[in-house]
Amino acid sequence: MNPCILLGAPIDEGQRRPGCLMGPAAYRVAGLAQTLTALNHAVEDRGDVAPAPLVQATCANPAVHHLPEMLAWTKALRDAVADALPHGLPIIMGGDHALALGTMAGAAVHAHRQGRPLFILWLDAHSDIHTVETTTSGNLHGTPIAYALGLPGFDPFPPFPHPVPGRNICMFGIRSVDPAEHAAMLDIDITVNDMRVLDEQGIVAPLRAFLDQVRAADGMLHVSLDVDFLDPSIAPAVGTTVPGGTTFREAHLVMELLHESGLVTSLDLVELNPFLDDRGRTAKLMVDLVGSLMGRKVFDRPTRSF
Ligand code: 5AB
Ligand code: MN
Ligand code: MN
Ligand code: MN
Repeated sequence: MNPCILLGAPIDEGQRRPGCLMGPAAYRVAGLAQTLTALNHAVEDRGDVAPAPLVQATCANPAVHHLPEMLAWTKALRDAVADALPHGLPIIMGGDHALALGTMAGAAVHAHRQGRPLFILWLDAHSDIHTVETTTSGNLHGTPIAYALGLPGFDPFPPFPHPVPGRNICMFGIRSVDPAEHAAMLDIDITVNDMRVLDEQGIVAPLRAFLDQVRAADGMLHVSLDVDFLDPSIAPAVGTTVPGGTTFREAHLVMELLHESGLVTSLDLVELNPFLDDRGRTAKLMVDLVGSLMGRKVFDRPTRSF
């Protein structure tokens, strides 16, 4: 079976609340590798990725901070993910969500080499579709989707390798969108399953619709799981809490359906801030969700044939 390749990405610079850099250590302590091994997966922990050497960089938006650091991480993670993908399923242990600038770029490089389209499943309270120009907080963890789309406004980042069309991107859990993000999404053919959609339709039908689209296109699927996708009552270890998130069962159901689909080719675990956790419960929940994604079931019934 395809091994799981663990990559630590101790990034804190995409936002202003220190602590996410402890994420990879927390996932290791919470037993991510052991959970995967118990599910009969081979596991290779490649340790923490080191950022590329810093180069000077500036941009027109004075709010933006840690630009040289983010460029260095983006480059290193792009290469680490592109190098890992031919050998297994990379699981990137963050680190704040700015790491997805690099991980999605790496997935795009690999998908292009394979001649397959890349799809993105974005599980998040936020749409993260600011550009370096539009962000008012200056926190680059709010920008990866715009980068993957190849939108303008990313100087001095290298151009996104092979931009992902909006129709290949599907968001779930959305409940906090800034005005500039809202305007951007109206212009793009992107699927925004906000919490209102989940309240009305449930999570299964819209997720199956997206997975059917990935399968029909023989796509690769990068999943980016932000801790704040979950309701803060069950996942307190996050800097950007937004009430009204997904429940324990909704989140596990997403993971179970993803497992059943067999389509996931890379995974980000982002925004865990262990300093804000309550006796490791968020780290453990995230590890359990990965367990569901990788095949853990309560009762092993025959799966739906697609
Ligand atoms: B996260 C906000 N839109 O730009 C901004 O947690 C929040 O990776 C971004 O989804 C949240 O600062 C980024 C207000
Ligand atoms: Mn996010
Ligand atoms: Mn978020
Ligand atoms: Mn956040």
